[in-house]
Amino acid sequence: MFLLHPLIALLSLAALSAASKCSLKINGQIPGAQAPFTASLPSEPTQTASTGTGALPSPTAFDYSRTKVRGVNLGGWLVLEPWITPSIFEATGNDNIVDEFTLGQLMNPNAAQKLLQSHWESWITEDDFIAIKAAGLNHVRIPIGYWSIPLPSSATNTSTSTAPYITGAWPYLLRALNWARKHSIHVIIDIHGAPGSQNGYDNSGQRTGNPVWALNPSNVTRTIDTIRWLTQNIGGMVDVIELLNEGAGFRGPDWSNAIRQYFLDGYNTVRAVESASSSTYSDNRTLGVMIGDAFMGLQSWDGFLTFPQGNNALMDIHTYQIFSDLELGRSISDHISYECSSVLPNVLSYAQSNIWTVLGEWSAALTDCARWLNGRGVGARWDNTWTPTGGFYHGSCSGWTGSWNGSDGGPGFSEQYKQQLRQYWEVQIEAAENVQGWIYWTWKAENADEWSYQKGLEGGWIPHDPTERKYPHMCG
Ligand SMILES: *[C@@H]1O[C@H](CO)[C@@H](O)[C@H](O)[C@H]1NC(C)=O
Ligand SMILES: *[C@@H]1O[C@H](CO)[C@@H](O)[C@H](O)[C@H]1NC(C)=O
Ligand SMILES: *[C@@H]1O[C@H](CO)[C@@H](O)[C@H](O)[C@H]1NC(C)=O
Ligand SMILES: CC(=O)N[C@H]1CO[C@H](CO)[C@@H](O)[C@@H]1O
Repeated sequence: MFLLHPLIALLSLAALSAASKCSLKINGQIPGAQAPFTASLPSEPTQTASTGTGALPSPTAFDYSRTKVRGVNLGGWLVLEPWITPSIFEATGNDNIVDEFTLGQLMNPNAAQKLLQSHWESWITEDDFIAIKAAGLNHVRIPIGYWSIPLPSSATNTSTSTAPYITGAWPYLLRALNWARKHSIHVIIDIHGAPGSQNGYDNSGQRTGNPVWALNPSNVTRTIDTIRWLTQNIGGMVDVIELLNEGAGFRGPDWSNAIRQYFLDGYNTVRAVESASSSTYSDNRTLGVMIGDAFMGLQSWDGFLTFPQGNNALMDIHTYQIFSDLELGRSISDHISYECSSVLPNVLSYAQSNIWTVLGEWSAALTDCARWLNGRGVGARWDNTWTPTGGFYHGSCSGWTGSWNGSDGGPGFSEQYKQQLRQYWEVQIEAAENVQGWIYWTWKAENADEWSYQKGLEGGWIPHDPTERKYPHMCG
């Protein structure tokens, strides 16, 4: 069901079909979260979902035209990344397991299921939503892989096989959506892994030099069918559906054209579900539909999905500045100048004549030193232990990653480094709040505190009130 007005939801509850696992009910919780669970679960995620008082707030629209998005990504949760949770990959005992695809492919299925289930159960809990709220944030962006979305065969004419991926994350997403609702956190659900992989990065589920999403129309059709099903089933529980994370538009015109067409078709698919829905919110709100620049530069998207062709469309731009030797060569003051003189004018001029624009991934990290950031078993450009394009030695990685307070036996973060992290964090927020806002990557990481919002709060380089400034007006 989609966009249920609470009263209509009450009246239509009886009409919900058994197949409609996750339709809304009056208190805004999802009653069907137990359906996909089996007795083998370590604990029962539905307990939280079913103990609601019924007094939860009804869904409230987020006004992207006036209110700044301040959020975190729940990275490494429903889509694994080796650098975010190295312990999971180490636990496999197999160096060839480098992503979620190979984890499903090379591990004993029961062991893999157990490993993932305990991760889904523990990596993000209700306490995280409480802490996110307490940190003054209003959004989470939740990456998910297509394999975790239980698309029934009735909803697609393409394959529904998800092999070799391990499935079962869906109920954990539903539980999280209930927590988000309960704690008044807005949600962007983000297709981070598409069938065939949309970029070949490990964070798409599959690290490969040969991603095929855009090359086979059935992969794209399947993704559209997934968007339709998502909109029908959780459209009333999220604020924004992001159609595709980091599509590899740089791979050539076959890719960039497929991505463009997919964004149009995906947008229209969401709107078609809305039109077909018999009930809407009284304020006529529609779902936000988020696209990304697909590494093609914002100027490639001039006039795309602008009103009246599009409405409630958002652009997600990622602004990391550490994935080349050129960028790693910047001092902190160079990074600040770059943010103010390049990133800010770029996003601002785009947003002023186009669609709402959010810096949907960025971080305070100043190096690529986090272990396995570039892939399991891969080194860093920073210390020249990975040299994809030659490169040079910028320095030792010691002191730039790991535990900020030395709890991993390392040196911890110096006062000067923490000050740099704070400055870099603030300047990026300053730029982002000139447009519609920001979503930090990422909330948690096992042993890369420079990337962790949670550790930033603890270590003091991220303030508990995200409007607090130690370095105001860095961009003038
Ligand atoms: C599947 O194919 C049938 C017959 O062509 C069509 O009516 C139906 O709409 C298709 N379903 C989807 C989800 O595309
Ligand atoms: C919602 O749409 C209806 C029909 O177009 C219109 O009459 C009504 O005024 C709208 N409500 C709001 C709050 O904009
Ligand atoms: C570091 O901080 C953690 C909390 O994240 C704390 O448990 C630990 O005791 C601290 N370790 C040191 C060495 O201060
Ligand atoms: C998951 C999925 O359906 N992947 C398909 C994507 O396209 C390739 C061919 O290019 C198929 O082999 C995959 O099965």
